[in-house]
Amino acid sequence: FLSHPGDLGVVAVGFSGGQGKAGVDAGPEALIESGLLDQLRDDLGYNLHGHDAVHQYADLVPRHDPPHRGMKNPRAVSAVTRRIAEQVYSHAREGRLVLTLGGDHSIAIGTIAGTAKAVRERFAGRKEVAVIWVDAHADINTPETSGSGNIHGMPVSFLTGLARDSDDGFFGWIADEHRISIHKIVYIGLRDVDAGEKRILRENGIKAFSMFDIDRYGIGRVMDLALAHIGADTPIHLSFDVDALDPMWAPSTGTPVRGGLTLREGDFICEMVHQTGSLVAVDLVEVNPRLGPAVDAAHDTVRAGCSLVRCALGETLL
Ligand code: NNH
Ligand code: MN
Ligand code: MN
Ligand code: MN
Repeated sequence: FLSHPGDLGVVAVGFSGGQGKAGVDAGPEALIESGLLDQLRDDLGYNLHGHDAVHQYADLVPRHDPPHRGMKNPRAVSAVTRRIAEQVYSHAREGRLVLTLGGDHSIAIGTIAGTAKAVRERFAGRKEVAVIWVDAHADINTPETSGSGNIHGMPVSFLTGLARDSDDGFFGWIADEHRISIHKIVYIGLRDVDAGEKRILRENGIKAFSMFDIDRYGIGRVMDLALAHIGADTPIHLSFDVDALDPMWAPSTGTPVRGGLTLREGDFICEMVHQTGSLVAVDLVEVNPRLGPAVDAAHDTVRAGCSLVRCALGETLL
């Protein structure tokens, strides 16, 4: 499907409407300013496409966007993710690996919908994309189980069809071709999962490796098990929430949770996924350069994010 290094489609998403804290929309700019895309082009040898713009989607954000089923900013998030799905799809159908820089994690509704559709077309329905979701959180609340109403805590429920809405303006645009199988998602790094989400994970038999599993088995065995669950020759979409890392490495994020992955464990996850040769898309989300306790916080977080992306794209393997 992909020869690498090769063509890389870049979608820089300056969007924060899936949660309440301003500044995560400045994540892509901070990552790009620190030289990430230059490194991908000059050091790793990728041909970049779509890298000139940081998309703001202002035309898709209505002035008045009252809650729907408890979801906050539902029209904006639905419309923006619908547009992102088209952007990611149009890169993926050209055979490009797609890198999306967020933005909050609600944008994965769009990125994964886009790759799911492209993979189905590419393999004439004989293959489905698998998702490796690296996060402190499971992001699998339905509108009804969510305590916050923040859509960045719900993307997996919409992508798997656990949550649905018949109205196109509220994610009704998500069709079967955009959805992923509940058995083709694997979580890594979980440590802050809501009670309703734990029930959803249990009742649906969803594969999840928490921080407990990483401590118990080590990241090497966890990655072997995660990739075995997905199976060989399966296209992989890696959706990496920077809050999976311990706040020691990534303090500038909206919902830091202590007791997370070391930077080296995060890089290792990305390296293992790269090494499969099956990677079709990478998201790096929730970098918020406006947040953080210390002066160096944003710089450290951006630096960690760049390292994760470079590892996923093959920098560190000999
Ligand atoms: N589970 C909480 C919610 O649904 C928090 C989600 N926050 C995240 N997810 N940062 O990655 O609101
Ligand atoms: Mn997340
Ligand atoms: Mn998270
Ligand atoms: Mn390689």
